[in-house]
Amino acid sequence: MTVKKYHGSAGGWGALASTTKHLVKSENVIRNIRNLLMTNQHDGFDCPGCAWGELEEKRRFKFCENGAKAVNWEATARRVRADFFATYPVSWLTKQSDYFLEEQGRLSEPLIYDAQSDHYRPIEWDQAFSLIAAHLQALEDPNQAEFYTSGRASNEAAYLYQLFVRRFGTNNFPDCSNMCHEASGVALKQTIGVGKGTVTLDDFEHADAIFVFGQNPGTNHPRMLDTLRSAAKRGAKILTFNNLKERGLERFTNPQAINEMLTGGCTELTHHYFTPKLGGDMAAVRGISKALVAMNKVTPIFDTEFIEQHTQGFDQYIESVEKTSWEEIIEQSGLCQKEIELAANVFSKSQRVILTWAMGITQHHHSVATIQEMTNLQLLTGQIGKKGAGVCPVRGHSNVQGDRTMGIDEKPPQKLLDALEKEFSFKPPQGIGHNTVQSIKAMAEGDSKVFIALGGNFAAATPDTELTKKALSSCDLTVNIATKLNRTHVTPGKTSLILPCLGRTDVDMQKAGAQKVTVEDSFSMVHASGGVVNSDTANMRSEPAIIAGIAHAVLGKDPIDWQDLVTDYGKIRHHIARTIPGFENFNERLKEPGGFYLGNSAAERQWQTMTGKAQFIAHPLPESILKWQKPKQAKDPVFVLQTIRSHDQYNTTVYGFDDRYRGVFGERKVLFISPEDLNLIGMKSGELVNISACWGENEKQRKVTEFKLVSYDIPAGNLAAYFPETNPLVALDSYGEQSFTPISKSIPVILEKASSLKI
Ligand SMILES: Nc1nc2c(c(=O)[nH]1)N[C@H]1C(S)=C(S)[C@@H](COP(=O)(O)OP(=O)(O)OC[C@H]3O[C@@H](n4cnc5c(=O)[nH]c(N)nc54)[C@H](O)[C@@H]3O)O[C@H]1N2
Ligand SMILES: Nc1nc2c(c(=O)[nH]1)N[C@H]1C(S)=C(S)[C@@H](COP(=O)(O)OP(=O)(O)OC[C@H]3O[C@@H](n4cnc5c(=O)[nH]c(N)nc54)[C@H](O)[C@@H]3O)O[C@H]1N2
Ligand SMILES: [Mo]
Repeated sequence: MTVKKYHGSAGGWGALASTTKHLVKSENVIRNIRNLLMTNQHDGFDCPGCAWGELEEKRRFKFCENGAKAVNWEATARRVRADFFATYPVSWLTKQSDYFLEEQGRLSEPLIYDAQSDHYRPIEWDQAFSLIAAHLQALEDPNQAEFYTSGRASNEAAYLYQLFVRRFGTNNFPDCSNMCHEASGVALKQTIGVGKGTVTLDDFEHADAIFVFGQNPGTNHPRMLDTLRSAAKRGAKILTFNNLKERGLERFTNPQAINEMLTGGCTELTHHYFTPKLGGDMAAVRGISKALVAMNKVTPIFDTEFIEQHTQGFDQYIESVEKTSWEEIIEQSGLCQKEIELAANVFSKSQRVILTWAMGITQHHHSVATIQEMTNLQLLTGQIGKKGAGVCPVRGHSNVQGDRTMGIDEKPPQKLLDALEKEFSFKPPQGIGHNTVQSIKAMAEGDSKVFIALGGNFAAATPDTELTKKALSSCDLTVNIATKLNRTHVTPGKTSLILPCLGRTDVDMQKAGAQKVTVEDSFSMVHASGGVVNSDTANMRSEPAIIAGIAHAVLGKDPIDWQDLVTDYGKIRHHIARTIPGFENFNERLKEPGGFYLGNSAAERQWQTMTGKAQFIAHPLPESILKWQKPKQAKDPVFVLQTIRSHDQYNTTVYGFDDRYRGVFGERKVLFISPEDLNLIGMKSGELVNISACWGENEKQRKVTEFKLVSYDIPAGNLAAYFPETNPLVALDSYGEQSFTPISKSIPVILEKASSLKI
């Protein structure tokens, strides 16, 4: 491992060098150069990376460094074949790293796990489908099966999947969104009546101020830097709230801006950078409101017309703001009053403000309350439903928002169930199904016996890794529809199948010809995606074809002709158009370059809430975070740990071992700690520690070992490390209020020297 402070800006030559490195690693250089040129183009495919949007403009390059990694990773020429599985038993594979497993290449034929020999071996597609059918049909109750979805599935795949699962009889839809932006959906639905962001990309061109909370776009949404760069260049103020000083938010050199590249220039992105304590954002936003309330007494700044006409709960909210003391705000946020007043000043002077956020806000105990506090702030000056203003949860997986729109939802809206009933003449299950946390519990307790995953890496992405692995292993059948080998596949149930599928970049040939699929980005724009790679995929199938194969085998003679639906995905879209609002004339509108906008009722100031108004919702500041922020004793100090992504990973997919902007190279088992805390524990950078979670009084069994300390600019008392290595520390029962999202951004931990000498 080397640690070397990174002095440059984000992007620039480093991004180009890294793109080239991953291009070479894909062993498919020439073809992948062509692939990259097709990324995010109208006649190409949607980038399998993040869910940031694209302006409809003619540009040759519409990808970023990390999008290029995602494309190269998927469109590799490497294949993992039967001989590999004949050589290595699962008990050996399970000891290998996440990097090793995926590095083997694309899964290339269906496989079945043979528990006796402990090896995977090839199986015919039809046999695999029959086996799934036998297991599902043998269940006493359809609710004994769990159907997981990861957010890369296309709209067509997701729609077909939810239709099959409901036709089978359950709403058990754990999905990656449960671990991701669930809190945003829950919070916004209650306050503004729609669980999505209200802005479009165009709004960023009109905002006077952009407040960025708890996200690291330099790594996770690099194309957002381009948007922020344009905003900064035309004079918009960008304010960042982040526990860490992330280089991507400080300054950026656009690799596509020739003059910046040649002159070594860059754009300063953030005007004011605030580093709150982990979980301290709700208090910070409350502080901004408090400062605004004070200003409003001197010169009215609130939009009283908007408040009167469009909102409810203003008085109660102001009362709760007045009641919250500055002491509380300062203690919880870790910011001083002057800093918060400065932010309030920018807010009050800006006609149009956008608030954006991601996992630094959504993966806490009080995430729903925090997001509602952010919406309260926006309502004070009428920032919803106005050009250049609004709320913007920046979504993760490239189609995670679309999957929810298509009905991957364990709490389905009645309207969706009614529409399905009318369209397909069956009664969908009406109850609430399992989310991710509940599905793990159900499997661990033996209540659920079959686990099927449409993508993702359940074993590694979810909390309480040891418990989750036991839960999966105790299933009678686990099925993974996947592109690459991962931790979940080497954690098989008593019987297990791996079904290799086509990815975004692959040509998807069906009876009616090459098929396109569709996706929805963070801005509710729906557009088409068609693969361009056409080699060595003979024994892979598309996700819709696999789902149709399973449905056909499970449901037998069924009024829905599953096999016919996948001869031409236009037939699936025909049903989507008739059952999902906003998709009227879907097949026609798909031809529009850049796609079409689904619309957003809150952006139109139509409030689909219980009261028909936008709601101020007043929560007390959370006590939960204070529990871990008590003054530290020298003995057994409790720290708060956040788990983050490095620059070289996509969730559980590890592309490499460098985190360039944070200056860490060649190692992932690192623990970022402040110099002050290093002093407190009497250790030095480079030394090894074990990390134990301490959710309860005597609860120290959740432990990960031998992490290298890295001295870092991070608030004292807070720590950071990468996931999934730290997921064993997250207790299954520690999840967000109302959201059920595992708390992976504020884990209480204690440290000990790896030699097991207690600190
Ligand atoms: N290349 C790449 N792209 C990705 C992904 C990937 O893994 N790799 N993952 C995709 C997915 S699924 C998602 S959800 C997104 C994730 O995108 P991000 O949310 O950017 O991902 P994280 O790495 O979890 O980063 C969390 C950020 O919030 C900050 N933070 C943590 N806790 C707090 C807090 O309490 N307060 C404040 N103010 N800040 C805090 C951290 O310092 C960090 O900068 O990215 C998507 N895009
Ligand atoms: N501690 C901690 N835990 C976290 C988070 C965190 O910040 N901290 N973040 C959470 C978040 S935001 C999310 S979204 C989840 C992510 O959870 P998941 O979505 O379950 O995980 P991924 O790592 O994105 O899944 C990677 C796997 O997906 C498969 N795959 C890739 N492309 C395709 C495709 O096109 N089709 C199919 N069928 N399979 C494909 C490959 O086999 C690959 O191994 O993790 C969550 N877990
Ligand atoms: Mo995510």
